[in-house]
Amino acid sequence: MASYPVNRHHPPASETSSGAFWMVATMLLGLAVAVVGFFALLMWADARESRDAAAQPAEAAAPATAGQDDATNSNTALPLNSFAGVVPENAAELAVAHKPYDATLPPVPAGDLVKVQMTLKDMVVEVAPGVRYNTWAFDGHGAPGPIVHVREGQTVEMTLKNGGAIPHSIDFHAARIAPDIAFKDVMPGESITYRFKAPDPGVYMYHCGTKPVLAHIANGMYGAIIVEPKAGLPKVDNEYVLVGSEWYLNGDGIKEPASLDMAKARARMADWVTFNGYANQYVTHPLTAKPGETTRFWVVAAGPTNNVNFHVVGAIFDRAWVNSDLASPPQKGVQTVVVPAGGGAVFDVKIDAEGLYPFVSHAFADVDLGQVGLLKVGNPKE
Ligand SMILES: [Cu+2]
Repeated sequence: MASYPVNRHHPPASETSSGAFWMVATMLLGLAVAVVGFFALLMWADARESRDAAAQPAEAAAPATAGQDDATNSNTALPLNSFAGVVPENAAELAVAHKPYDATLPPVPAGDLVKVQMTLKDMVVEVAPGVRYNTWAFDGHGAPGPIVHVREGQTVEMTLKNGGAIPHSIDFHAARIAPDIAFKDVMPGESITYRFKAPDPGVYMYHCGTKPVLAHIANGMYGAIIVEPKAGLPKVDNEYVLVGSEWYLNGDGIKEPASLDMAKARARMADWVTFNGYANQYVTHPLTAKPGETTRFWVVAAGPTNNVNFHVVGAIFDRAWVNSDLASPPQKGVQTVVVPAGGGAVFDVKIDAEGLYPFVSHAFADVDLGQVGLLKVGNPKE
């Protein structure tokens, strides 16, 4: 039987060990090159990924400014257009011709029962000279609604008629009452009557409380109710009611009336900020006092969102009933008081020297948008 030596073709041992060495070395070298190559590849891929990632924001940002299609992209913040300060050319004449909201505190009706009737109506009003706006407001008044003045302990009988196109309601901050019954929605063409006793003296906001309340207040559905303390307050010479509020417009309101821009209302981006519904109306038509007289301001911040930081330039409040807490003694020698949105406060100020004394919300962005008036003391030279 033939044997077939397995190592017949094997080289000599010395030769064999040398060959194996080179073979292993070559293999290791190849492996090393492969490994280095592999890592190089990984690093290259990684670098490329990083570069792409760095480039991404710029690439993503570009389409956002590219066109209207992106208006539907929820990741894109829409531009909100401001119409602040935009008035027609004859604005100065229109401001003079405007009949200002009567800020004078009306007298308290006699008797134990005070009947108040209001009709809500969709109506166009001016909120600044030549700037018209589609309100949901109060027939015969616009916005704010009528000033209601009662005495502590009187009963208010409120009748609200809805002459508008959608449901509305009326919420009196001066009442202690179940809101789900008294402040419920009233359908168009219908009315509601409810009674409440005015137990707590102060100056209070009333407003439509129908959802979304932001829209109903922003559209002009608010006013002030004053509950005079039974024992009275120190006697003063002049009493004025100021309701602060702001307007959010979807157009400039000049060629056609503007309506509410809800996105701007949510963003707190007001176009006009007012006392008694019209920008700067008491600058053109100042409230008045005589030198040495004391003037009382009953102030409500209707909002919907802004506070009124009430201050009279050139004067210091002799008495300030902060938060309209008339049951406690007033603060004295106060310069500026925050009247929170939905709140009120009462201020007495005695001014001796003739002059023009601006009353403002000292949040000056709001002055810039129209929340300023003048108290004209005596007959100062213009
Ligand atoms: Cu309403």
